[in-house]
Parts: sequence; structure tokens; C-alpha cells
Amino acid sequence: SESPDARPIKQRLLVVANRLPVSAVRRGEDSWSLDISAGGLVSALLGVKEFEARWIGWAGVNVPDQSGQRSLTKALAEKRCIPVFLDEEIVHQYYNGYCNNILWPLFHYLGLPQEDRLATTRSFQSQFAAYKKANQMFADVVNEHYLEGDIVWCHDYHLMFLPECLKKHNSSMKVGWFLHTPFPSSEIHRTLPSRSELLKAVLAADLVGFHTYDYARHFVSACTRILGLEGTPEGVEDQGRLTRVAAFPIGIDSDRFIRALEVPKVQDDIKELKERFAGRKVMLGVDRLDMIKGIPQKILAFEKFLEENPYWQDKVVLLQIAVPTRTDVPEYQKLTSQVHEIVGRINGRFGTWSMVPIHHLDRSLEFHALCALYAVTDVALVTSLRDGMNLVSYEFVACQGAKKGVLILSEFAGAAQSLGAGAILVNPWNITEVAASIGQALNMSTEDREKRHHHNFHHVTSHTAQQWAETFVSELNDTVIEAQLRIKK
Ligand code: ADQ
Repeated sequence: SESPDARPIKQRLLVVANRLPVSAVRRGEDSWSLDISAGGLVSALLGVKEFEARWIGWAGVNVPDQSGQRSLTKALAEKRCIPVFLDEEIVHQYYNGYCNNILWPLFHYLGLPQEDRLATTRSFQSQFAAYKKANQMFADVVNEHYLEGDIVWCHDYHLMFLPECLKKHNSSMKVGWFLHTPFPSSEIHRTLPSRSELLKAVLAADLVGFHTYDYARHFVSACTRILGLEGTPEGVEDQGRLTRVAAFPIGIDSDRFIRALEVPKVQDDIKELKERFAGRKVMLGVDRLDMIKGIPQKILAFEKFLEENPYWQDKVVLLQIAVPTRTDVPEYQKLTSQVHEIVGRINGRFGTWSMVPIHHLDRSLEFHALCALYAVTDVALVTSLRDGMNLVSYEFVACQGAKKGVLILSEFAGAAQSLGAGAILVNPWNITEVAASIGQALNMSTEDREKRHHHNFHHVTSHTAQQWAETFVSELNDTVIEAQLRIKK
């Protein structure tokens, strides 16, 4: 779609995220296989038709040699992806260290164990230095590929420094930043030694977006209380310059899920699953195996429900699918064995020779298999302790056109603000309450289920990922134009 003089016809959108939407695996000296991940962000941006999107990010591999870097860059160019090369030491300090050991738990209100907390305090400065250095490396790649008029959209907690790096180099660049996790209360944020630097760096953007109004409000409070700036209904003002701050709740590509249910293989899977679990209600949990997802709490609540409701003991099954993440980190290994231990105990306690109450899989499911599972589920259990949005709840609703099952949803997931009226909202820390809500869901009248489902289905199909991306990008365009008009006046 480029004109003969090589200037793009459509406005270009440079999407900068820590990870590219493809994973590269080296097959030979100069040969690469590229695995495209069809995540929410990818399909969201495929739907943004009036912009030509390019991706900038890390491909997830260490490529120390020049020739490998050249061949990977070439292979990725065909997918409209531009790599940022990070070496092992940077990945260790920036990604594993500052991003995942400090920002991730903090933004989700999770404390670290005492010994980790002390170790983290000691390594804080070097990790923060690596974080800034990595952000500058992303900025260098953006600057190299930027053409005047491009829009630059930075994503997530990995790249909070990026807006400042970009604006320092070129103050007329249109820069937006979106956070996929919660932004915590300012009282939590102010415990970060680098609290002010991070806030100032984000404020360099023209538009700053969050999933919910609450996260946006927390961010504005942090800027007013920690930096002493002025919060306005529009955003944050610093000596006459406004950074617009707003909520842009993400969605999913709901059509993709609805269409998948028509695929013959999916229909076969649905039939098979229905036969396998005939006579039992199916409950489902689908999560990355992360502390924030509240998986042990969910399983303990299910145990309590079985304990208090002997009638249901052989009439309900919980399928918990947990994709392992960060398997090299001791905390995550501990979580895995904890979950295995609880599942084993409950299955030993309530199982028989012919059935067990919990099927737990430590793996990722392929898209079509996941859709079939969503479709046969009677009750979905999303019990995140904190979650920016939680797309699993949206995907479940999209696949429930026939069944109209019930969603039990944590009040600490961003999704509670959009699907709250249709779901049963719970406090995931309160196992008694979650157990009671399982009973309520299983016994719910058809009329009530349908009413709740329609509410949620309408929301999920009318607030899609494509609309989310379009709204953010066009607001970013408008924000910049308004700011220019203000300066002219
Ligand atoms: P995540 O924490 O990854 O995302 P979520 O929003 O639920 O959480 O998205 C997970 C995605 O992975 C879903 O598309 C789901 O289908 C898929 N997935 C999860 N488990 C799977 C399994 N076992 N097999 C196959 N697929 C699986 C972060 C934030 C969220 C925010 C999103 C988007 O933490 O709060 O909603 O980004 O902004």
C-alpha cells in the first residue's frame, strides 16, 4: 500500500510493545521460523482499517551475532514487524527484574515475600537503570523508522519511559501510552523509589489510557500528590501543557469467537465434551498461572462448595486450564506445586473410581479447543485478585450464545465494571462468598440466566477490540490537533 515515491498512503501507526506479536525460533544460521500469536492486541489492530500498523518490539530470542540480527530483521519485515534486540543481561535486569519482579506485583497490589523484598530493594537501582536503558533502545528503533505524521502507540508497564525518550528526540511526534494492568492507588505507587521519574516519563505522552476510570483516577491522583501537578477533568496539567488521561476499556474480536463455533471441528469437540460430562454441570477456569489470577483461592472455594453441598458432589466438574508462565521463577514454581497439591487433595477427598471433581491442565489450549470448552461451560469462574481487564470473561460470554451460562467474576477485575450487571460479582478473598455464588449460579433460573447473558453478550459484541483501538488512535490524533490549536491561540 505504498505510493511510487515510497510515501505511505494511509497514516502509519507504530505499535510499540515489549513483545512482538510473533515469536522467532532460530532454525539455522540465517533461517527463522516465526510463530504468530493471535492475541487480543493483534486482532484489535488488524481491525483498525484506516491505519497501516507496524510493530516494534522484542522477538523473545537472544540474537548476539550481526548476521542473525540481519536475517531476523528481514524475516520479520514481511510480517510488518521491526525487532528490538535485547541481550541476556538486559532481559534479566529490565524484563525479569524491574518489569516482572517490581512493577507487576506492585501494580496488582501483591506484596513480595520478605527475603525477596530485601533482595529487590538492593538490586533496585541497577534494575531501574536497565529499565531506562531498555526503554531508550526501543526509542532508538522507533526514531530510526519514524516518518513525519506517524502515530506512535506505546503499550504497557514495560515501556513507561518510552514517551519521554521519544518526545525528547522529537517533540512533535504523536505519542500515546496505554496500560494493560491496573494502575494502583497513589498510596501504593508512592512506595516506588522511582515513583516521580516514572510518572513524569509517562506524562510526556499526548494521551495516556487505562482500562477503567478508576485506574485513570489513581494515575491522576499520583501525579497531583507525588508531583504536585494539577489534575483536571481532562487529564494532568503541567505549566500549561495538558496530558490527556482517559479510560479506554479493551474488548475482544467477538466475531472471531462466534464464527469459530460454526467450524466442524469445534462442533465435534463440543459434542464430545457434552458426552464426556453428561449428567454433570461444567464449571471452567482459564488463566495464565500467575499469582494475580487467584487460582488457589478459586479451587478452595470450589472445595468448600462441595463440602457444604453433598448433593452436587457427583453432579459438577471444574475444568481448570492454567498456562504456565515464568516457569524459571521460584515464586511461580511454588504456585504450581501449591495448586497441584490442593487439586490432588480435593480429588482424593471427593473423587471416585469413575470420576474426579477437578480436571486441572497445566497447558495452553489451541484457539478452537478453547472455544469448544467455553461453549459447553455452565458456569465460568474468574476470580482474579487483581486484573487490568480480564479477557477470558469476555471470550466466555461470546461463546455462550446457545447455553447462556453464568459468569462468576471477581470485583477486582477491570471487567467487573463492564460485565458486572450480568455477572455474579465476588470478592475472591472471601471463599465462603465464592462458594455460595457457585450454588447460586448452578441453581439460577433460566429466565435470570438469559437476562444476565443478554446484558453481557450485548456488551461484548458491541465493545470490541477493534473499536477500542480505533477510539484510542483517533482520540490521540484529536488530542494532538487540539493542543496545536491551543498553542496557536
Ligand atoms: P493477561 O493477564 O494475559 O492479559 P487476559 O486478559 O485474561 O489476561 O488474557 C489472557 C489471554 O490468554 C486470553 O485471550 C485467553 O484466551 C488466553 N489464555 C489464557 N489461558 C489460556 C490457556 N490455558 N490456553 C489458551 N489460551 C489461554 C493482560 C492483563 C489483563 C488484560 C489484558 C489485555 O493482565 O488484565 O485484560 O492484558 O489488556
